[in-house]
Amino acid sequence: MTKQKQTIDEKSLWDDARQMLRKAEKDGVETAWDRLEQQTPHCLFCASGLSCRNCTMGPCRISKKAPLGVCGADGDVIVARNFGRFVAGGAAGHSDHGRDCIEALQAVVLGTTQDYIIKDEAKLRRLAAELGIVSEGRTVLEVGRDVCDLFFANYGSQLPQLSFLCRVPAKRREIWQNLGITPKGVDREIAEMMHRTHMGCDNDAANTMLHCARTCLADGWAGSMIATEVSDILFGTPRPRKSLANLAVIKEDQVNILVHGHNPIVSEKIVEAVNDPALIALARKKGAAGINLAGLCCTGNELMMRQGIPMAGNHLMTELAIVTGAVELIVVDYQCIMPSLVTVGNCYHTKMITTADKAKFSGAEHVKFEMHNGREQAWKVVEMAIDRFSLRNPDRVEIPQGPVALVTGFSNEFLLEALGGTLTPLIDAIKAGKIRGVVAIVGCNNPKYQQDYCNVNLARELIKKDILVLVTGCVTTAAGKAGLLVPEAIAMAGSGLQEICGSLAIPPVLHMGSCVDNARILQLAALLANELGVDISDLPLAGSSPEWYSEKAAAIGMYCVASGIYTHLGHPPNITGSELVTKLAVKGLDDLLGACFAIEPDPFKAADLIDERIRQKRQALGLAQ
Ligand code: XCC
Ligand code: SF4
Repeated sequence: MTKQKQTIDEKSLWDDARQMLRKAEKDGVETAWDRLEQQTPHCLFCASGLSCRNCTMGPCRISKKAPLGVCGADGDVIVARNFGRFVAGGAAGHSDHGRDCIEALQAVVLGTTQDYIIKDEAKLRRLAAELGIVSEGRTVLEVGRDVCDLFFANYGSQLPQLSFLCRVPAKRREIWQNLGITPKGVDREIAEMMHRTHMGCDNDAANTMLHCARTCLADGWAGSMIATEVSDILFGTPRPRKSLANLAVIKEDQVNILVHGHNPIVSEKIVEAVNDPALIALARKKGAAGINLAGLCCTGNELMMRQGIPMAGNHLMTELAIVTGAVELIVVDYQCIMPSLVTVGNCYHTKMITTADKAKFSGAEHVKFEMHNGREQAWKVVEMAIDRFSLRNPDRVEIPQGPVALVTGFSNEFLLEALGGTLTPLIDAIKAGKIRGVVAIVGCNNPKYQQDYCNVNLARELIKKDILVLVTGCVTTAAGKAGLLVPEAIAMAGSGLQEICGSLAIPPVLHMGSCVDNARILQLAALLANELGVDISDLPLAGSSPEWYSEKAAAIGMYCVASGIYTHLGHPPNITGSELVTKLAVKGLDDLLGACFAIEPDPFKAADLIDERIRQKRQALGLAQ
């Protein structure tokens, strides 16, 4: 790979990003794109997965000249082990987030916090019934305690299988059983992955890959699903609401606070604090017109879905949001937070506040949020933001103009309600070919690719082909900025999708939440399959992560495939050094699991690949083309 300098226009699709990239250059601020240039060319051994650092007889690098590591491990084994540890990292991220949610619910039901409440009692009781927990004649706190105990048990390995496997179609469970990949416990599968990849354990690449699938299934059907369900119980199940996206949601005349990370436990309290009339009055006293809260990445998605809080930007916008010079505080929980935000903040008056002991950043100020003090800490943080307003240098403020409108909040609960309490109208639309298929586009940005070019173009191409698109994670902001998340966007869709979405007054691209909320999509896929009496892999569905970067995104891709959903990636994970592993990923898994990965950087070609797969699935089901 040769070192090539990207122009500003090549770095991002968006005007707000380009404007801030120019300002960053002028202000002497370094961004991810600059650092990517410094890191290029990347090590080809690492990029292809052929380097191993799992013991001190190495590190080893596999080449024609040296085809085996010191221990004798070959390239296939090393690639599979590296991929295993990679997805285990992602599964751990989602699942530990899920565990924090259970701990929050537990604090509520045990009465050790007054700062959080159960907002959706009906959902808690519904879930209890689904999980076989007696709900009738018991208080919500009693039921909640049992739900917490059961969810915690999903992390160990005391259960014969994960609780939410009750949602999985019988045919899919049988496939897992036959392959020996039925996940038993979240922590168990992740720990076993670390064990298997220790020197001298699992030295059969295909076998390691199967455990990759099991580990990721534990993420999708437990860690992430628990995070989503418990967050709904604590903060409310999302319903459609209007919001706004892009950097224009930052307001020049107000105290600006950005929340960033993934878990809504901190940010939901900040929402309450910024609405406190006393704090608003304090901000006015300090010369601001008010307090403005906006989100970034998935904490932003959580708040947008449930509260309609505007979205300042996705992954690659996080540094650029600070470059506006108008952000007083950026409050973070964990995951996807670039450590560089501290440095960028120091170029202006922006302070980073960390809130979780497991995600401290040197140079940031730590305000530890615990279940019993969430309210107090949130108020403290907002006061800190108000205090910093006077430190802002108006000469260095430049905020892009013109926020884009969007509609968010499409939970499965709402979709069912909108369809009249049953999936039949959706299934009829699919059968009639008005909706030819459903594709989830999820995941990130990656500075190696023009920001959001693939995310947006893939979504546009698919809706043209009458394919309903669901978005989560950082793709949401891309779709929102492209004007795809409003009902008027049906003008860009094919005639069938136009008719169906038009009659329901919903956009052709539906925002279903944060990255852990991909569990909502798994649940929807399972509901559709169960309703039709088929396996998930029989449905005209697909997943895609065009611009992914993270271990978590790889784990999501892997659990989609293992759940029977054909999954497109814009670029491969670091596995190309092994022909065996690569072939397994893009073909072999299809025979084993009924789904595989497809790698295609061009969004237009990717849309065709997905379209063809959907055509085949429709044909096999005997549906109109
Ligand atoms: Fe992170 Fe969830 Fe990716 Fe965005 S989409 S860059 S993982 S914030 Ni999850
Ligand atoms: Fe090398 Fe084997 Fe040790 Fe890996 S585990 S570093 S391949 S000796």
